[in-house]
Amino acid sequence: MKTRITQLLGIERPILQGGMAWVAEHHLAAAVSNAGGLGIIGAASMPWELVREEIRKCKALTDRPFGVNVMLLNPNAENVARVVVEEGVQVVTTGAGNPAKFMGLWKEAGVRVIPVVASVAMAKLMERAGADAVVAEGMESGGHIGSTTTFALVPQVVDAVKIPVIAAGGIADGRGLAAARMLGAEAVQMGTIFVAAKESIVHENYKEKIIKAKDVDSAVTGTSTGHPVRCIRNKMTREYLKLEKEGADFMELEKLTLGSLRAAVIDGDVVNGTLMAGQIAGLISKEMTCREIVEGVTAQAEELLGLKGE
Ligand code: TUI
Repeated sequence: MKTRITQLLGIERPILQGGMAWVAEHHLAAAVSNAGGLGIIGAASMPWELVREEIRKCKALTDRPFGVNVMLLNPNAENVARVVVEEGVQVVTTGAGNPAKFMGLWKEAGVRVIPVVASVAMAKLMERAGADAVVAEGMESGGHIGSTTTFALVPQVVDAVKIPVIAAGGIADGRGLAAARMLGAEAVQMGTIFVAAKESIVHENYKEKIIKAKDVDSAVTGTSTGHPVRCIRNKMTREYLKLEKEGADFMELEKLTLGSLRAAVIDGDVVNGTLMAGQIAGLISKEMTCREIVEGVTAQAEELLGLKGE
């Protein structure tokens, strides 16, 4: 399946792996790139020195293109922005904010810039600022989210911009990729399914929570603070939502989640940890390799779209 995105990024298959905090490290990114998709290292809140190390380790594991996600709530984002240029990274995605101030630096260095957006307005702004493509991410996604669903957002973004659009949120199989193509998207970005991938370094307890999750098992915390985050329901989300209902202030809520994503990913604390995952977790029933995921999703979509053998 060839699209403007496979062409732009020099990849075989139209699948990007989300740049997830703590999860998207060099092993996962390299495995996705080696499978013909675009692996992405999630710089999240990493110190920039560590981002450089992750990039170098990823280069050692793959000759294919890979990307780095710059999370714009990170106070160190500027240093991370420079490291990706110094290391010759080919693709940058951004999340949780407006990357306009780094656009000049990246474009001058020939980096392909793909902001993740959750609205038509932000997509248009990013196109005007020089973005090469956008990821239109619906509220079915895990982690920090907007308020529009993928099904409604993607065709509206496709109509609003000329640059290629990548769909994200609620996609974990070939039906999702085929549907995204029908909505006008030229690739998909998936996150949750890669959290549970064989090559993912995420603790088995967290992977098991995704594999056992049902359609209704996620909750959105942080709506009251302006940073809504979707994760699998557990003791932490119950306490968080109760505090929010009682009108707790930002600092009190912060205490509950400080270090909680690390606790889930590294220590496997599925009780007090933050288990970021999308609504599609209910569709994921086993741990698969990145190659099985990337090849399987593409093959199923090609079959559905009548593209077999092309
Ligand atoms: O960024 C994500 N997903 C994330 S970031 C993250 S780290 C975090 N942890 C706790 C609280 C907050 C963040 C975990 N998951 N997805 C891409 C995305 N970007 N979704 C929504 C947006 C977005 C939001 C606002 C993009 C632009 C934007 O612009 C705001 C403005 O007007 O500047």
